[in-house]
Amino acid sequence: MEEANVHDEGCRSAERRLSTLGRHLSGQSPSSAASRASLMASENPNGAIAPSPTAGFYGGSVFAHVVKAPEDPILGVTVAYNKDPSPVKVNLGVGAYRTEEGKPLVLNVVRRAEQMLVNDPSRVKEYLPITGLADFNKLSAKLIFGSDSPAIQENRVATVQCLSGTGSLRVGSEFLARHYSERTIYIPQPTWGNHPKVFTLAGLSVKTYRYYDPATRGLNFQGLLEDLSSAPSGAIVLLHACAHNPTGVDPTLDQWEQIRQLMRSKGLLPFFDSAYQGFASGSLDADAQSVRIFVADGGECLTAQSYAKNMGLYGERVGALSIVCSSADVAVRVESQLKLVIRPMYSNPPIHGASIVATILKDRALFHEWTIELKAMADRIISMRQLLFDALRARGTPGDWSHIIKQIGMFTFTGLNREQVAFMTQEYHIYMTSDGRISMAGLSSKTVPHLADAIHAAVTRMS
Ligand code: PLA
Repeated sequence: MEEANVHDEGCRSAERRLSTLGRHLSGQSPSSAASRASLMASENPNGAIAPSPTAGFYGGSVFAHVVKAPEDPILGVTVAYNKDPSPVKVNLGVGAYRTEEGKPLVLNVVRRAEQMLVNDPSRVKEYLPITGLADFNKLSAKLIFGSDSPAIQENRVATVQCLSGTGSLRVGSEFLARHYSERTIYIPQPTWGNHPKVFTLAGLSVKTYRYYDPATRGLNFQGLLEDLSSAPSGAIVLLHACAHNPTGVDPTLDQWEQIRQLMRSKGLLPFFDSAYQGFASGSLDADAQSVRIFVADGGECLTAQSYAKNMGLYGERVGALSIVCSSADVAVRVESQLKLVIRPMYSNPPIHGASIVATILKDRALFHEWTIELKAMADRIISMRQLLFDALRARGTPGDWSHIIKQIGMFTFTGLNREQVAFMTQEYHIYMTSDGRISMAGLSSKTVPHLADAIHAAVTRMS
């Protein structure tokens, strides 16, 4: 009986996902049947077009109907970059930190923690529990909410280790689709390109709120407040904890406080995406302030954390989902349901990356070393902003480029249009996303002049 219910719920939820996805896709009104089919093929794992069951029999493929999907708008930039033989090429697409020499960086503190793990014979490779490494979960919650957080002291936080930030967002939204009364999530306009896909496929319906004002290249605070005021009460709201991607524009603390008051008065549920803690300002605590002012009022929220950028653990896929609940009792039940989301998805998370993070977070000296390395990365990114700004000024490039030094975090949202970006890629081998976003973390003092030349040419020849 119980199994049948679970099965029915599974079918209903699968149907819901498909119909939500259909609505989402039809809103994008692709220009032709082929591009629609390719969208479906890229975004709908169930496939959009019925295959012929006998095709394989006659020498054809049972997959002959499968349409070639387009590359991902962000990760596809790296694919194109890798194919370019030019010695001057620069990849400013994906947000991945590079050294002054243009090389990927493994933090010293991570190497040290890995050595400790390798040398410890008591470390084994058994499965972790469904919820992940217990120490990692506790320490991750402390890192984002603060070690003196009443929510942690009162055991009101359910934390599960997930597959980096993306996996944490996905598990959190699957949980909400099953157990929360309101299925609409409001995301900022614009936002990280993967957000709408993650939430739609989890079964939520996605709407946007105004966030960025292209005229000022700053926050459209009035528009944000208006849109959240007219959201239905109880709706979920996705908030970038800091270093908003792609705009590099964050609310001030005073604005966060106003957002908090509005959201709490309307019963809107905050879902924080914290992918850059420590990367915006160089301080782990300062970058967690937005989350902490919401948790301090005793209300509930969700937080997806990633260690990809701040610990440089990109490919280790380490992250955590925390759900702050109103009581310890609710948190226990929420955690039990998170396990039911995770078990059929990937069973349990990988052990190595989480062990590195736990080793660093629980050792005072290692933690301190990490904060210094993290600050050095954040400072290098900030210095690249100044260098690029100065280089454009020196060239007399038309326009006001002060947003390059005002924006925060890994990215600059340049304001360059699609054609200018295509020109820079073609003529200068500069790779970046077509919305004009550049990863400042991928620049070095050696590549800034080349980028400034490219921007100058794009602006003067392509406007
Ligand atoms: N949330 C935001 C706002 C992000 O920018 C990213 C990564 C993630 C979550 C997910 O990161 P994770 O799963 O690796 O922890 N955004 C990158 C990479 C850096 C990407 O698109 O996957 C970007 O270039 O935008």
